[in-house]
Amino acid sequence: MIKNPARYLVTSALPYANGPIHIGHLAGVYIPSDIYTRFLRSAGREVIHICGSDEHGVPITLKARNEGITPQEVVDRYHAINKKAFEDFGITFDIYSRTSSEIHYETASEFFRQLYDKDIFIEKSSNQYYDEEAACFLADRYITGTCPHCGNENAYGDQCEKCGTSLNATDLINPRSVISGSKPVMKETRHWFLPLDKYEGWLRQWILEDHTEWKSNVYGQCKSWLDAGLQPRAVSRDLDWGVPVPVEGAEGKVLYVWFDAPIGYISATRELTPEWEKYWKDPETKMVHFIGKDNIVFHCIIFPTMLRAEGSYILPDNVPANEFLNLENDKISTSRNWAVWLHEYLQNFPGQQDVLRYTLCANAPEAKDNDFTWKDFQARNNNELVAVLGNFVNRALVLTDKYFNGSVPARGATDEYDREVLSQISLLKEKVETALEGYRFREALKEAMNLARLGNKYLADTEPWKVIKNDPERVKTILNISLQITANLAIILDPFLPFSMERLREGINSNESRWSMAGSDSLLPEGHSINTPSLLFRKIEDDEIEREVKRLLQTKKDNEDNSSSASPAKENITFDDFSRLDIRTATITEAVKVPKTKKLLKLTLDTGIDHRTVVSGIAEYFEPEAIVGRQVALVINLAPREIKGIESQGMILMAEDKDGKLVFVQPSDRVTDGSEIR
Ligand code: B3M
Ligand code: ZN
Repeated sequence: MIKNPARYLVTSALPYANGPIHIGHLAGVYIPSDIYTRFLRSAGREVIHICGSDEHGVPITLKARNEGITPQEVVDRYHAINKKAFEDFGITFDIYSRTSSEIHYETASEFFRQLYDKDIFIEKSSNQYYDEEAACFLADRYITGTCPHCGNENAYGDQCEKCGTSLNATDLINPRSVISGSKPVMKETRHWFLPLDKYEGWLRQWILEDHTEWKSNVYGQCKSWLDAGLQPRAVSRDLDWGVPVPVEGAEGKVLYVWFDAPIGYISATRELTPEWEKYWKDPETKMVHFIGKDNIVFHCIIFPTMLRAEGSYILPDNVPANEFLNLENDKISTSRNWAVWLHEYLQNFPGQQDVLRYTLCANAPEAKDNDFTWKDFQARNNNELVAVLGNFVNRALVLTDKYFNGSVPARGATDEYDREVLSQISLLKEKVETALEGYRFREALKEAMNLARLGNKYLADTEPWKVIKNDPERVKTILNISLQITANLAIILDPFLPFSMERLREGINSNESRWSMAGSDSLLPEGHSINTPSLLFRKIEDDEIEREVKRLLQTKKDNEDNSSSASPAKENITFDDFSRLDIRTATITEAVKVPKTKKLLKLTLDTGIDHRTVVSGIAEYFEPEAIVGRQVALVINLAPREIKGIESQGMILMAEDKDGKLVFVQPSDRVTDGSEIR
């Protein structure tokens, strides 16, 4: 761990530009990284905060395919949306770059070339799934099939989202190509592999011995990877979207998204400043990666191995990964629309970014997965932001306005309680600072709020509104102290609640936000005039929360309706396969129950060609007399079958829903019997 670094390089995981940002992203990565960088800046440290869009990878090309647009159009759309969402929430990156940029292609190719020229990679051929109809290899999510663990019929080639198991494409039962639906074949292809196994000893030392201070969730995950033994890992793919592999004879191959994405941090720094090397190559720089838990192995094992193999780069000092945030007791999911999207939040709670920032930090999934609920959001706002922070600050300002015309009164003689309160200010500041430096953001926020609690209690104990009648001098001292606490809050809470603290500084007519000034008991001098106070936070009413909960319930309902209704599509057939079926309109002319059976009806049908008998399992749904005269769709060239001693000469088409309800498929108008259905 670097003590007293010359500068900080803070990175936040590059979100995939294939969907909008939700509260899970904010809580896991961007709220903590933003608090951390705001704190460092306010403390006068040299720091840059790097982020951008991750614009490669199969989910992006798949989305483009589904929407009939190009991958570039997909990433252009979400890059713009996400960049704006971060700005709206006050996430202060020094640059929000993108991995489809020219500088990134250049940086990533150069990086690969360096390792290639140093003979780091193993080049080898292996068999991979190939789609003969579409004439291409099927990387990662281009292949689906049945999960061998849970039977989910739509598991991906790299992971089953139902049971969470990570898979190899060859593990899938009944593999299908996402492109053509066809059954893939095995075909030989050449790729470059990063020999992680050769770095295992070094990684063990670097992580397990030298970085015992890393968060236990991060350390634990690294340890279990290392204990399981590392394998060489392919860093190229057969795809046409990505950074081309920069060596001869590699046509049609691109860098694996997880090889190029972390290099995106370097490209973005290059784009930001010509002095990028001092951030990346000077051992006095402290590099910190903020990520979610699913990115741990890439940031702690693979990327450091790449950096180490290259040789001239520094390594991360810490990787404070968070666990996941759930929403109302259910995993956040883009495809199930189970999320609170940032742009939607802003429509429903305009101007209230800090309330969300506060809730997500107070409830951050730092050590284990955590749950976001709208009830908790409301309670945090009403009981903490409004009742503690807003209430204290408002009373201090309003009373000063009322008794002293908005001028900071002199601090006269102090008693022991006053002095105890004043000394708490710097103690609490220290606690916040220590927690922030240890990446314990929940604790930091709690200690910062304790300063507002202290102020509230001080006012409640000293009761200036009563004392004013007999001892206005005493009230001067009380309000002076309350205003010093207020000015301290405006600095200490600024990294957490930047929008509100800026307004608070307007309220106290000060632009002091330097961390070094916090802890002082005389930030506002006697006679300094403050502005007419406005409320920092407003109460959130029950109906606003009910509206959000209702919206989520509706989503649940929609999902249930969709998910259980349709079974997955069967394997593709050719047009020839289809045209071998002979389906005709036919009219039911007679219907009787088959004796001693519950389900069977014996029907006679006029097919326009002949009259024939069909046995059909619909007796539980239809009274025989009710269906005589009905025109239906009949498969007439199905080989005859004997059922309960009766020869059945065809099959009536029925539609069956998820609850087993059966209805006839019939022409929308009456047509001549024997008309072909095709
Ligand atoms: N694009 C984020 C994710 O897993 C992934 C991070 C890249 S950071 C170099 O959603
Ligand atoms: Zn599974």
